[in-house]
Amino acid sequence: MSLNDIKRTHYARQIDRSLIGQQVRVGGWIEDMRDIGKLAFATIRDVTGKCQVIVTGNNLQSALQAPRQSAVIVRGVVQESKARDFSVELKASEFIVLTEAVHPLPIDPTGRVESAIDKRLDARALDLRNPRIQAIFHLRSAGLKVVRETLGSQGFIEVNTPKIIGSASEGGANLFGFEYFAKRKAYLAQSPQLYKEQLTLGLDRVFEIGPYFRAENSHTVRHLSEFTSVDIEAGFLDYEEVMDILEQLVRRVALEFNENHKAELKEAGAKEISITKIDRLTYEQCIDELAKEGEKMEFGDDLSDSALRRLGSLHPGFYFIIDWPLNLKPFYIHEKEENTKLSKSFDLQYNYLELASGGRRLHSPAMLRKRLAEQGLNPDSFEEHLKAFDWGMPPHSGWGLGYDRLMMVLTGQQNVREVVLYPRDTERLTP
Ligand code: AMO
Repeated sequence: MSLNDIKRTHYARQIDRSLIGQQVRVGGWIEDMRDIGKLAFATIRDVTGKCQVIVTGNNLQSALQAPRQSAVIVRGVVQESKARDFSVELKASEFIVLTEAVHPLPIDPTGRVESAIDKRLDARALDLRNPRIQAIFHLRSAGLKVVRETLGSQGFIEVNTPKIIGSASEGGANLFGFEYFAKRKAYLAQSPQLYKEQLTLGLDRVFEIGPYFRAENSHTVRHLSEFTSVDIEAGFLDYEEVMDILEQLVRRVALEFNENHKAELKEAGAKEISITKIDRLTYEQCIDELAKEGEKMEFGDDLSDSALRRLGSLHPGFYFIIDWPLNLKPFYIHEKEENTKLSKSFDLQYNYLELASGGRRLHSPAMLRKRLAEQGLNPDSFEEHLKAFDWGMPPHSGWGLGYDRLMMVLTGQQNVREVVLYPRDTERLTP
């Protein structure tokens, strides 16, 4: 086989009436083959769609023997078609099977035979031949482009912080630890929290799209042990302003999907979500509303899953919960000046689901040391971080947005695993 044998001239979607009479080469896989005696109708699919190919003569036998899903390259002339689904077709002069698919295949990537999610994830590469699954990942990629454009246009620069770290970024819980060159203990970063805060010192506004690692012993449709987050941190901004940025970002991603990715939304089975103004409810408002619903809570209690579900039904769609009790927030969150039991913090919710959290940070090293001790953390193990606060740390705010959860919402999926190529959870470490 020469190199030219694997070159395509067109994608399936490009084969249209304007090409009638022209010779083209299409590369893809066999989706269907209908043998009607002297000829066969093959449906060849590639990443853009499918086309019909008429196979006759010398090519017929090898085409008929090739198992479905085998990779092929087909050369032929484009002609008018009488088929119901195609206005043109390819009359093959060459039908080369490049790699045979070995049957039985673990799943049917055409989606005609449904498989349970675990079976599909075990065969993820093949699952991605299903147009519904492909659509999700096209949307995911389009969303990241909007994230980069939106944050870039507001003066944020994209950074990459280490994922192998020497001490916890978010406190001790849920930390994956391992031995580092048989010398010392290292951990996988739970978030870029400490680095992104330090970076405001020199770079002012930063964002990172990267993995979080959490030894999260949760078996739910929304928890993974490795997931992607969009994080920002900005000097000289307070928490309301970074909330505005988050609100604008989420709105823009949804708008991009609605305006320029209608076909993928439809293929993924998602409804268009339009985001207008996102309400900002205080934690205290939330517990009052919950009390009226019979969900009794004391100030300082965390919102349980059932409380969040109830709130979600009272406020369907996106909403912020702001001004959480300080005791519920991590050590780096700033208190409210006018009421120090409250904090300058927020979570972005979609119904019951938490999508993001953030807030204003402490920038005084003395306050940080005090808060670490109050939360039972050892300030000494944060010395590397704390020293940066003696170098003229600006006041700063930021947030972390669970990108997988946002995609789950915007692509209409019920399980976060659907929007992650190779999910990691308590049970799954392969493929
Ligand atoms: P937090 O711990 O709330 O905040 O995480 C930020 C967001 O990440 C998502 N998330 C998860 N997604 C999938 N699986 C999980 N196990 C999981 N855990 C969390 C959620 C959540 O809102 N440093 C702060 C952010 C900040 O203040 O800037 C942080 O880590 O959508």
